[in-house]
Amino acid sequence: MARKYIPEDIETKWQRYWQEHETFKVTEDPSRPKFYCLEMFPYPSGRIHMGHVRNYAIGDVIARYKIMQGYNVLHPMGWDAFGLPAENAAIDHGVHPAVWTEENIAYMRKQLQRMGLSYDWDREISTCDPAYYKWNQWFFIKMYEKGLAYRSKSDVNWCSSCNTVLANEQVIDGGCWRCGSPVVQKELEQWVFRITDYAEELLEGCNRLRGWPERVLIMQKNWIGKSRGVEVDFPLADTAPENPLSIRIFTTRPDTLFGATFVCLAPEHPLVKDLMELSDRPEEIQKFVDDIKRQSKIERAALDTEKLGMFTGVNAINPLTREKIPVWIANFVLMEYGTGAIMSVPAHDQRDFEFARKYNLPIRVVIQNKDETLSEDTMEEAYEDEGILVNSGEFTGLNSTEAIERIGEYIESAGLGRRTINYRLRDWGISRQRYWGTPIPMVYCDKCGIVPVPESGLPVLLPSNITITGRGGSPLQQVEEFVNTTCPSCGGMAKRDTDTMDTFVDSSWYFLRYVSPHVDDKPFDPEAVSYWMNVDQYIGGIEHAVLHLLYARFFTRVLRDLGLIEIDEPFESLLTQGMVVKETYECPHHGYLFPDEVTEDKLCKKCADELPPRKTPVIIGRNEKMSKSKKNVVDPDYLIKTYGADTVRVFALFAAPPERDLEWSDRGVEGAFRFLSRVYRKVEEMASLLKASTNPAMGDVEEYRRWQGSTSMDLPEDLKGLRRSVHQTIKKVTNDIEEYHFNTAISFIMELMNKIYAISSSERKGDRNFLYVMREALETVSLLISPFAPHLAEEMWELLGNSPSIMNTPWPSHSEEIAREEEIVLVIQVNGKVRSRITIPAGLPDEEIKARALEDRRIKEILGDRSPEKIFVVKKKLVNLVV
Ligand code: ANZ
Ligand code: ZN
Repeated sequence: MARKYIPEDIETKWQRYWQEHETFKVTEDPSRPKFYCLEMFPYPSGRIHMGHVRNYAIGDVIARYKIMQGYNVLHPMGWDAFGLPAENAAIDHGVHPAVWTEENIAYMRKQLQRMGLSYDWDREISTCDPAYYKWNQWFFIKMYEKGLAYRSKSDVNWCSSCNTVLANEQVIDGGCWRCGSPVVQKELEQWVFRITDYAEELLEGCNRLRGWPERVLIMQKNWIGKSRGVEVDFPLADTAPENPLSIRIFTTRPDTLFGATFVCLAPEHPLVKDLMELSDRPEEIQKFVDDIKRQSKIERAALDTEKLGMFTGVNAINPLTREKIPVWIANFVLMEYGTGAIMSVPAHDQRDFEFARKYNLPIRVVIQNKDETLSEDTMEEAYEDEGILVNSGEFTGLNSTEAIERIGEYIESAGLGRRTINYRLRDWGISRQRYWGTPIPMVYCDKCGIVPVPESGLPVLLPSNITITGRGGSPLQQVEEFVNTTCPSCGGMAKRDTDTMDTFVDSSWYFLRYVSPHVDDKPFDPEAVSYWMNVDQYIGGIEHAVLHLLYARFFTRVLRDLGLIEIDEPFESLLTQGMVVKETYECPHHGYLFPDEVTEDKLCKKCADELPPRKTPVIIGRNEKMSKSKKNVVDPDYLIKTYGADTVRVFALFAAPPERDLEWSDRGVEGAFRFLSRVYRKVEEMASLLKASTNPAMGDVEEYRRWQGSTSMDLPEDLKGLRRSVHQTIKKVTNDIEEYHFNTAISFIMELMNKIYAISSSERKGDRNFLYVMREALETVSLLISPFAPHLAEEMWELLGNSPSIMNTPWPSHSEEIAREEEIVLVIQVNGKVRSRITIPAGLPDEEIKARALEDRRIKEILGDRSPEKIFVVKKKLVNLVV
């Protein structure tokens, strides 16, 4: 009796085997090439979701494939365990964040283990472990000593729902990256990392990241936002000669200088106070400034925000035209960028144009468009492209590119300003007014000022006796035993910093901790770092394109400059996987519905249950990212229970290439299950035939292996064809895995399986050719499928009489000779007359032969627009078309 495919039995068996045999435990081994495969570690939110499943399945294919290729593969897993949700759970349910986090980790670890992932679990790390965050604190102090961490009072992005500061990178479309609430500005003193010191290097490094998606590199470059321009001084008109004031502006378009008809200052610009003194209506200005400060920076910078401005009453002088032009304050000018002041050229800058039209300020064209002549009176928008200079004194007639160069030189030589470079990148504020994070290891002493905690005082432990309310700033402020301390320098009474670090600090170096997770006298062992780093393949979501990935690149350089490592870039190659999406169901009365709240006819079950019952068709929505609120999530636990981990993995890998979005389909999952069952059934059915122990005709294994190593094709037709397919499949699957085309790799294995099924096995028990070819075919399927469906592969490998683990077996290689298609020449007849000849691969199916005959150029000419009534194929000889 054939055994059924019962994934649960097979999978738990092999998971236990891997664990007991420490199959995936690795140590440094200089005799073998290494491969570091890393997936972005998860936040322990409670359960894994399909996005995780996909991410880790992709990483696991790569890791297992590399292991079989003979690499020493580091494939670790851990937990990005600090963060806000733990704190929210404490507020909502009264559980301590540490308990909540530990429980989630325990549950999710089980889930990951149930997926059969090839992790070296001995290297598991958790960022909320003091043994880990101690090093965050240590790095912080080293950075402080080098001037890379400093204290700064500034306007910060504030999310009043999360009650915390957000870095610029964490503000998305004016909202909090986590909860979406609008972000406001608030003045706060906080710790900041000097990432801007590395702006140029981070930018330049992008050019060497060959293994990164172009899209991510572009996002990073834009984020760093380098622009070349000039700073120009616009002297104020009518100021006392003994106290000359001037406004320094930054522009990337010095070619438009003759068109500057007013100057705008940011409301925060220090000159605004001086100008108020000169002005006859300071109160009005003050009120305007206060109003604008209430607008968020993001809103102010957005192109479509309404332009707001106020005239200061003061004029400046355009240094090139010597004209008097008014000085305004404008909401869209930000203090953080350039010099916080701009020259406004309404004819050639859209924001200035809108501003000028609104406040009736002069517009002057100084760049002419070659195609249509611009005129101030009829322009409906600014002409922002380059062109030929007009009305620009001695520079008239130059094109913009030349003029940018020449005017820049002139400004410098005339002492009116200088050429400079600006970056959009801002320093990284890392203080968070939250509890569940790394305490900032700094002490404030009335006598000594700011004093770092000495190394012997690390880690500064996060106190556990705390009630979290979500209100009133940093929770650590309430813990007196924590706050009150002695000054490391004078021994007097002092207070600790009560903020914690942005959790992105934790994830900026975790990949270095994995290489030696148990060392406790340093953050990592330099020898292990030099063996394992860099990460050869990093895999994660595109949402980290600027945040985490930029911080990690920055941190790596900082650690290099602290003399701790010798690398610049941490991640050699990056793969950003697409989202897992699924259609949504919505009822006009009940909102989003779960799939089981919808009838087969797509009616709302809730409406049907009401009195009186209603028949309401549900609205079937587009495929959207799986989310709880849209009720379109699929629970991996349920799937694994129902179909097994191998099926879930194969589905996640087969349904789409890794970078693309994966559309959920129940049919797809069932298809993956049917495929694996089919594979299993065949091996099950053939196993006793293919082992010497159960079938003497198989002979001894040595002999079989010798045959396997030869290129013998002295076989009957059907077996020759199968053997050829086996070697062709090895070649195709290997190429596809190399290029991460896992979906097509799986479909090639499916095709091979069909060919195996097509071979008749009756009466062939004693036929050695048959037995050898079949065994080679099924062993090959086991090997090729093992990165995708590793449990099934191990089981098949064992059923075929091999000793485990399949992970100790090298990846198969193909023989070109066996894989080569045999070619034959076919005669093509029309009504019995020879008309043409074609060369085709032997063994092409009849349908394909007919199609090729019809495509032949000469046959096409003869047939014209007639189509043959009948086509006969005589195997290996001819095709006859009857017309
Ligand atoms: C005059 C001008 C004329 C400009 C023109 C543009 C086009 P990027 O390329 O992003 O660096 N700008 C400068 N500082 C600013 C600030 N603090 N807030 C708001 N805008 C500011 O942008 C540089 C351009 O942005 C500068 O060049 C300036 O406008 C504006 F036809 O100066 B330009
Ligand atoms: Zn002191």
